Amino acid sequence: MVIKSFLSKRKKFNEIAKGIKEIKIQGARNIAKKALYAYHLIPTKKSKKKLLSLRPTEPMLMNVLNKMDKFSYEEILKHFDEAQEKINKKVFKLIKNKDVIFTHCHSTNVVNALIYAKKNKKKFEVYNTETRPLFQGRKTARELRKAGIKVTMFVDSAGQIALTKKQATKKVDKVFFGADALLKNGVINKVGSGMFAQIAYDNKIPVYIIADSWKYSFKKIKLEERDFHEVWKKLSKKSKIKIENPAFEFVPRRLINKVVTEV
Ligand code: RUB
Repeated sequence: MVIKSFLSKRKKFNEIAKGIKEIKIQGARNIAKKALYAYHLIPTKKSKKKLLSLRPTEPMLMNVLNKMDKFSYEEILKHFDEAQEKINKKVFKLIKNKDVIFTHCHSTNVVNALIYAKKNKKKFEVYNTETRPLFQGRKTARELRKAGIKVTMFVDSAGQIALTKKQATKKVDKVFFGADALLKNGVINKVGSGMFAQIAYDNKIPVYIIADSWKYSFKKIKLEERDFHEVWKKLSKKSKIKIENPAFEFVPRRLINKVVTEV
C-alpha cells in the first residue's frame, strides 16, 4: 500500500517535471504552482534540485520551493489567489473606459486582472501579439475573448503598427506585461518585451508590469535559450543554418512606468 502510494506520487512528480521541461506547463505562476505541488508530493533535496533545474529563468519557482522550509503547502498555495485579488483591484483603477491595452505573450496575472476589470464593467479593448515561436498569444486571445473582451491580435513584427496608430489601428493607451523575474534594475519577460517597451517609451505610452511580488530575485538570472526546432521544426543539421531562440529578455527600469504587485 505504502509502495503503491509512493509510486503514484513519483509518477505524478515525473509528469509535472516533464510538463515544465517540455514547456507544456507555461508561465511563471503556473510553473511555480505545479512545481510546488510536485515538491509537496516528494519533498526531498533531490526533487527540489530537479525542479529548480527545469526553468532557469523562473525565480518564482525557486521562491515558492524555498518557502516550503517555513510554511505548509496549503499556506503557500493560498498566496497565489490572494495576491491576484489585490493585483486585480489595482489594475482596475489603472484602466480607463475606452482604453486600448497592449499585451504580449500569456500572463496569468495580466489576463486575470483584465477579466476582473471586464466583469466589473470597465470598457476597454486589447491588442495582443501572437508570440512566436510557441504562440502563447493565442491562449491570451482565447481567454480574453471568452470573457467577452474585444481582442485584436497582431504578428509580433507589427509591434510598431499595433502600438502607434498606423494603418487601421487605434493608438494604444497602456502596455501591460507580466514578468518572469522582478529585479532591482528592471524585469525579465518574454522575448520581444524589450522591443515593445522601447516603442511604447518612444511614443509616450506607459508600460506597466503586472506581477506577483514572489517573482523577485536578488540573484543574476540566466536567460533561457531554447531548442531551434521551436523556430524551424524540420530544419536539418546538414543545412548549417544557425538559429538563435532566446525565450526571455531583460527590460530596463527606465522603460517601465510602474510595477504593479500585491504589495
Ligand atoms: C511566459 C511569460 C509570461 C510570464 C508571466 O513565458 O513570459 O509573461 O511568465 O506569466 P513561457 P504569469 O510561456 O515561455 O513560460 O503572469 O502567468 O506568471
